[in-house]
Amino acid sequence: MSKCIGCGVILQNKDKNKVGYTPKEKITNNMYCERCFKINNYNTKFITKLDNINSYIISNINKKAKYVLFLIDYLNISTETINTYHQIKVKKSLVISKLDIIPKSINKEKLINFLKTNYNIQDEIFFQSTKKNLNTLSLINYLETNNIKEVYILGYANSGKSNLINKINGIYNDKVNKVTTSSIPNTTIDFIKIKVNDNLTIIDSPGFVYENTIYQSNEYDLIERINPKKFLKPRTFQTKKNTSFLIEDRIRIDANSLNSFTFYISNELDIKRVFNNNSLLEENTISLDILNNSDLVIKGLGFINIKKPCTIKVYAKDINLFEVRKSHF
Ligand SMILES: Nc1nc2c(ncn2[C@@H]2O[C@H](COP(=O)(O)OP(=O)(O)O)[C@@H](O)[C@H]2O)c(=O)[nH]1
Ligand SMILES: [Mg+2]
Repeated sequence: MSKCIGCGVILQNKDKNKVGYTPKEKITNNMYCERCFKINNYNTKFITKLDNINSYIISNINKKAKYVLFLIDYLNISTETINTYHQIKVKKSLVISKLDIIPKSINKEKLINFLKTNYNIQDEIFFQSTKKNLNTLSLINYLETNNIKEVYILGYANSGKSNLINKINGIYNDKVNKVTTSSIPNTTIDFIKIKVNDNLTIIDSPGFVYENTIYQSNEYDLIERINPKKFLKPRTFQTKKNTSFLIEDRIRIDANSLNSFTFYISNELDIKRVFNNNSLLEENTISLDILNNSDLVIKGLGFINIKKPCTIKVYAKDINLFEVRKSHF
């Protein structure tokens, strides 16, 4: 059975509406499916639904893999992503990807300590950027030094797996069949084995998906903007008792105190500060107690650093989006 070299799906020419379709009469090795062809050549956007993908990935990895590099970008560090990381039972390292978006003010040593103590990470932690080509070679060196010949690249959708793989493959080979990359989640459908050279095989994987987020909509424009392109500019606002924030008019946060809120979310997302307005969004509400210097994590988006203790109210369609943690700075 031939697989698409872009997304790993088994190729078929029977059903146009199912994944893996190719209009070609003859299916051969080394082919892209129609969906990958359109993403690669026309930048077409597709939302692909993959059922039970998280447990599919974990059970396969725990059976087959010997070593895993798990990518999480700075804005997606949360109990949900790290719990998934902890479910991987084979030898693994954590890669904080998209290093280029992390504001210069963030102290990396402190961040590493935070990951170790707050999230109980005991493995090696790397920082890496494919876009700016930072630390990609040191990752490769680590694999060589530790005699790791086969590595599975895992991570949530959009953490940068496929771009990293194309980068590494491109370092060793002039002409590469690129795996398909896009800013829309679920582009990679199944595991794809890529033999980089005699000493290194890399396996791309479908991304883990958040259980409940905006990502599962077909709002391409929003999904594009959630994904930070440049380094983050933290946005700080002072608040009073009657101050509220609206993120993209769909998440509301009532500050309820004299305080300071700094947003670490993509620069392209809209934040409005409003006063005395209680009728903006009346969806699910919860109250959250914030301790001194804590973060309100909004899963899939980033986090808000809140300086002083307070009780805030949050409103959103999906109330499971939020969690509170101690800050790492
Ligand atoms: N800023 C930045 N963006 C990146 C980097 N690597 C990937 N991206 C972007 O993140 C999105 C998802 O990348 P992709 O490699 O397809 O992620 P995957 O879903 O994990 O395979 C794309 O829009 C990429 O351009 C990086 O190092 N820095
Ligand atoms: Mg991918």
